[in-house]
Amino acid sequence: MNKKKRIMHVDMDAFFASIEQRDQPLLKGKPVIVGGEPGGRGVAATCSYEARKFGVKSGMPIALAVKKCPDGTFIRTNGKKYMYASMRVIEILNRYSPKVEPTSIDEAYLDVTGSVKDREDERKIGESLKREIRRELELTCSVGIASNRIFAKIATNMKKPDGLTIIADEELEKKIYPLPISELIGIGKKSEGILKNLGIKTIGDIAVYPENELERVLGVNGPLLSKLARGEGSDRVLAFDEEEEVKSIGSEHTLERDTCDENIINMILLKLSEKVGRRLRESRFAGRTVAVKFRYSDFSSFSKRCTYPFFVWEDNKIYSISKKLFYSVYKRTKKIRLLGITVSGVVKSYLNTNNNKIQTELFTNCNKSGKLLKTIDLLKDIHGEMAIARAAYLKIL
Ligand code: TTP
Ligand code: MG
Repeated sequence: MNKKKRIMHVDMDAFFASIEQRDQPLLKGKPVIVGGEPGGRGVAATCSYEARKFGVKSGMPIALAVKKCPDGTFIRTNGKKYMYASMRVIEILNRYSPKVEPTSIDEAYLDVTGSVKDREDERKIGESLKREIRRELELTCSVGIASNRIFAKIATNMKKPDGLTIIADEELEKKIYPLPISELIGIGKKSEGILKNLGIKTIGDIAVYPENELERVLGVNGPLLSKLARGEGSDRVLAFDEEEEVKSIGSEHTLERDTCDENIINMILLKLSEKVGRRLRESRFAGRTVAVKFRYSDFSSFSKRCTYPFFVWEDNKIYSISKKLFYSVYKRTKKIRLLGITVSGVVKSYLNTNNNKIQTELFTNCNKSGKLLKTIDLLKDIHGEMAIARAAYLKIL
């Protein structure tokens, strides 16, 4: 029989706000709201725990946040800075397990089964990891450890900020089963209502409810929920390279006529960059490795890739990197028949998926070109991929 796993979940505390407090020490201990300016129409991405006392929350319109917390400090999001901090966190987590799976910008799962033999070890590993994050990044995080991802995440949320909660399987009935079903990831308001009508209120109620009955009222979600409540099927953590295999996004183009015209080549690289950039943003991914491949008329193929210390998702960035990579290998005047760009080392670094609006905000607030990108993506969403194109394409395509 397989050994029971031990899964650790790590979630940074008030992530964007804590980074701002760290970088502006006068803000420590004060209400800080990140995500927009007073008077603006944006929403709060997050806020410090001091601001939460006033009732400010993630996703709240800034105007309302100002009402609730007029003396708070409001700071615009600085995506690049948070992304960098996120990478530094992942670097530290990598010291603790070969299997680390980041699931959002400030959250990751680690399979620590191989490093711990008892609860005492788990406490030690949790404390050590927290200490290193605090010492090296001056940030705090909360940690949960349990035999699967769902319960580990629930454990993290039990004590925040700066918590460490370990749940042994023997304690599930006492600590997990009495919790309300809303704690279970993936449960919507509608299902919650249906379950309440059946008298199901807690995770334990679901865990013992007949699976086929749940299927009858909730469809395919019923058995899924049942498994979640029992913590089944959620103990696999994908290591970075396992992820990469699945999560690389690329596009290639075979030219109608082989060419060595650099204007045309650049234009195709640009078009491919836009395509890849858009697909990355659609799936809320960003990657650190960019690869360009190409094929000459004689069918000989070449590729060049580079991994960067930052994540890319913007068309222009992908384009400038791809161009650099391409021309570092391309033998000028030789004709090309195919070009391709792939972004890999991709992580779902943009927050949880339950609020698209706020997620795209992170993309768009990073720099000026972000606003334009957002508009272009939106136009394409509504009117199709050909709705808007760079004037330069008209000459060629
Ligand atoms: P969370 O981990 O959900 O929130 P948090 O780290 O700010 O606070 P907590 O201590 O409760 O974990 O999200 C991580 C970051 O993602 C957060 O700092 C800002 C960003 N974010 C958004 O931009 N929009 C959102 O709706 C949410 C929930 C988070
Ligand atoms: Mg967090």
